[in-house]
Amino acid sequence: MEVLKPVSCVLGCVLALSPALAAQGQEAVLEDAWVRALPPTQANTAAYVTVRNPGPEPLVITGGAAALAGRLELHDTVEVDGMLRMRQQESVTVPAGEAVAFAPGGLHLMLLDLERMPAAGEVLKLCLEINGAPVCTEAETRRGQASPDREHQHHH
Ligand SMILES: [Cu+2]
Repeated sequence: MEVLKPVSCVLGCVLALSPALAAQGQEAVLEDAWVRALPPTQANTAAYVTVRNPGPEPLVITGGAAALAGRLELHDTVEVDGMLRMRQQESVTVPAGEAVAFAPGGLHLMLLDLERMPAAGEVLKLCLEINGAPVCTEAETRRGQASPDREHQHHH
């Protein structure tokens, strides 16, 4: 996990990056990102975020990266014969003016091959590859609600 840059750097850093991002993922807004805390014996967990697209063009999410995770996959949850199964998605599209929620029980970001399970309260950097450019946010680790967590038990 990178150390947060001092506030004085923020504007300058954004300006320095803007040429590369101008035509790419800058319209994407990542909101309410969080990572589910699971027992430390687990090697994988899930992260959730809402991706809002205020721009006039569709946004296509093709992958991403998260601190501590060896890799990140886009997953959906589908019910097959009464069983919840996860299915990897090549990409997820956010139509112009709309938002897509990665949320428990449906679309989620799978964090695989964790170096270690993050602790509740730990904040991880989370980036999504959107229209070919990384868009990053910070995701707080939380213990999941008592709601169905079965999506993880059927993984791999
Ligand atoms: Cu999954």
